[in-house]
Amino acid sequence: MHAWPASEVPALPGEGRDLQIHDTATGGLVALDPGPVARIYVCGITPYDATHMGHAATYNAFDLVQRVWLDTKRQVHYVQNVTDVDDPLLERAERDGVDWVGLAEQETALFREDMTALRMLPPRHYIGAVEAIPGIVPLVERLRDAGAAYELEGDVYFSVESDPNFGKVSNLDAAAMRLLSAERGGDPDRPGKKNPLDPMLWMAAREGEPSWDGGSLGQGRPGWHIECVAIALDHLGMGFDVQGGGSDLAFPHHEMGASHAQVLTGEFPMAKAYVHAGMVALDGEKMSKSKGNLVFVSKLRRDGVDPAAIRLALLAHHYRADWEWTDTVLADAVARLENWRAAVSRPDGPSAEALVEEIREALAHDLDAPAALAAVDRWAALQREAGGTDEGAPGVVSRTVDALLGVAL
Ligand code: 5CA
Ligand code: ZN
Repeated sequence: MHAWPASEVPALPGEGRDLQIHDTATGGLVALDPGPVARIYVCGITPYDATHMGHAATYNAFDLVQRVWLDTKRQVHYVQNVTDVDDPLLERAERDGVDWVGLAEQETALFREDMTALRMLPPRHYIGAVEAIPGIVPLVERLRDAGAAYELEGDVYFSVESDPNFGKVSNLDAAAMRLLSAERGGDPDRPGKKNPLDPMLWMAAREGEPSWDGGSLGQGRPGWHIECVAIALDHLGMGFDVQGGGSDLAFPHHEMGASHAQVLTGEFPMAKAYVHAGMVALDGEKMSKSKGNLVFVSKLRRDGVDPAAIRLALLAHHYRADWEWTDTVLADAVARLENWRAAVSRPDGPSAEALVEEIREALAHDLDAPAALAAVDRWAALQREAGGTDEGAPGVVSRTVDALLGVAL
């Protein structure tokens, strides 16, 4: 699949800082030390509805990771998937009486536009589940041949007990795992499974549903977790730097993915850091396509909201916090954007040197975007109240905010 166009990332004076980031698996900050090419996999959308602020907040977090790496003069190898066949997509298409392929294409196209408007850097490889099927089938066959998978009425399940490290990504107890499995796409109550938590690797063809040739697995379609493992291993290999998603992906999705990869390669962990963004809520409940309590990026854009203001609204919250979308959040961001734009519109101003370092330091320490915004606010207040004689400082601020925060002033 094609991704979306990249906005330019200006090079900044001085040196970037290495990223320390919270890793769900170890429960603490890890100092990442990527080579000259940092590798990141971010779980993509299931394209059955438009991009909402929750999605945008999560992609914003992983965009910051890349901007910090780029500032250290590294290249970034970024991979993202599109879950373009899965139960929720097929159910929505059925409900609305539309073709599931057309629905997926339309929502993926809108996602690309939203990401472009928000200046999110595009992945180098943007891969759909359907196009990944030829790579998924041999992995499932290998898991089965290794005794880590079994058949149940034609479907193929992964046995979580085959992985000695199972549980080490999300660190949850058995009861919590069972509950989340039922909530998030698993089927813990299906009779005949070896362990209720075992996830599906390959689903045998169902009447009226799309299916593909699975070689020795028979006609069917892939499970969700193996999709991301196949794409990540194919394009990044084991031991990449970050796997990212919202906190609702820690279990089961990232846990199961790590397990599949452990059995396939004998190595743990698949990613050096498992990074999870907090959940954005509306009216007290997690924003979700299934609940329908959504604020869409595209709707705000259609209403004339500047995408830079949307981005500032996201940046005003620490990526790990759960937070609530309100009209005030947006109004504050619009006011801040106006304030910053006025501050950089003069050719001179207070020195920007310390500000560049403050933003670098804030982001390098677990992506503290709110601290970065506060530092720019202070510089803008100084500009407004006292001004300054440093020729070109506003330009430096503008390029820094663009390069590190993805906000074009
Ligand atoms: N296709 C899978 C990942 S392989 C999937 O979870 N798709 S999704 O469309 O449901 O979600 C896309 C990303 O947005 C995921 O990282 C998910 O954790 C994140 N996300 C979904 N809802 C919210 C929310 N309310 N707040 C923050 N992030 C969210
Ligand atoms: Zn995924």
